[in-house]
Amino acid sequence: MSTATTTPVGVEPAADQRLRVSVVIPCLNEAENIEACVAAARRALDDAGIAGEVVVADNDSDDGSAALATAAGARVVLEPRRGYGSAYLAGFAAARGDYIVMGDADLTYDFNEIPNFVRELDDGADLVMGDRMDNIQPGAMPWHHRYIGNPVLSGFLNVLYKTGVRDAHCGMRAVRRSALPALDLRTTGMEFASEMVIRAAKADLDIRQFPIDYHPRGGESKLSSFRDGWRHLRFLLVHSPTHLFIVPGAVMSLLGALVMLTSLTQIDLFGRTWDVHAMVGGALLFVVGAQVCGLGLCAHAYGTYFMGERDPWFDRARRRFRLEHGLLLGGLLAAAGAVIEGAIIWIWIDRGFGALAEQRIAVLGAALLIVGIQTFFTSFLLSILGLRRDAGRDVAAPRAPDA
Ligand SMILES: Nc1nc2c(ncn2[C@@H]2O[C@H](COP(=O)(O)OP(=O)(O)OP(=O)(O)O)[C@@H](O)[C@H]2O)c(=O)[nH]1
Ligand SMILES: [Mg+2]
Repeated sequence: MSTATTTPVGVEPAADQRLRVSVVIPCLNEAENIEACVAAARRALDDAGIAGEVVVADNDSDDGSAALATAAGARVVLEPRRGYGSAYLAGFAAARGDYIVMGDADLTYDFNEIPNFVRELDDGADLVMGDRMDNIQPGAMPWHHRYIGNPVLSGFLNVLYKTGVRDAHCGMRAVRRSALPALDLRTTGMEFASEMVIRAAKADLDIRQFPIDYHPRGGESKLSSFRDGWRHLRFLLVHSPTHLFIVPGAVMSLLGALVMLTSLTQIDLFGRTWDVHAMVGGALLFVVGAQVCGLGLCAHAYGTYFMGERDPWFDRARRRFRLEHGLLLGGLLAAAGAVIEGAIIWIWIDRGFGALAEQRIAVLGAALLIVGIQTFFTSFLLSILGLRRDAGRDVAAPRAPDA
């Protein structure tokens, strides 16, 4: 007979009882599976002698899942806001264990793995991820998730955030409860799975992973491939202004500058010289690229000042550059453009307002003017975004009231 600290079915552990593990299970209409999942989690805790609880986070399932979960021995938390992330946030808030083990309510994961997750946390890990990719049972995952969705999204996540996690969307994972404030999780949908991994990597937490099995699901899937895939992708992009704005913006403006240079110098490239049309195309790329870079800097500033994000690249840049640097750069570029345009007008006047054929130089002047003016005003916008930081400092250390 097990000597484990067990919680009788349907009875909550006493409020002051120290719990090592909370198994948190999100549930939306899983009447077919929820009892078996709760029982399996409960059994795994008891068999391993782990003092723990099973918490089911339910979004008002209309198939009786909540009652079935309670009857099977879980503590049910009701969360009116729909979504996988919302359910987990409510489950985390209710969890009392030092460790939280997460798993779906669809029998895809083997709850007997719980002690293995606990072992890694005992060993010092903060976040432990299951890795399903080499152990997907036949029929457990549609081919487009297995060979496209999961590898592409996990790969992209690692290009952007370098987390080293192979299966970033695995639903079975474990986290040290004391690490949750550092994760500061907010998303409400399936993208919660990505958010957790990314935030853990950004916070430099100890992330580990080990292979687990993935079984065919009981009941109906709640995952919508395109909607949820897009929500993951959107999350990845909007949390990395460097990859969303700065890299494409820099590539566009550099390419634009090269095309303009080719056209201006009239050098032979690919067996022909490039004239005014190439110049217009190059200027367009140059201007749009600079604009996208400006938006990226503003997005970085917003993330840093309003969302508490840390980005070493942006932090270094803002230590080095001040508003006046931006104004000077913008002013110089605009002045160069104005001088070029002024010279063309001068030539025109000099020719007695006759024919002019300075299109390429005129396009260069216009591009420099546009980028210069944009740089000038973007610098002010960046400075305005930074005002809040100074205001925060003032609020934190208020001045003594005037006598
Ligand atoms: N509370 C709550 N739970 C949800 C919601 N959406 C999904 N879930 C639960 O979250 C878990 C994961 O959802 P699944 O439908 O299994 O999605 P998946 O595991 O990515 O996809 P499958 O491979 O089809 O299982 C399951 O336990 C669902 O019941 C929701 O809006 N609210
Ligand atoms: Mg599932």
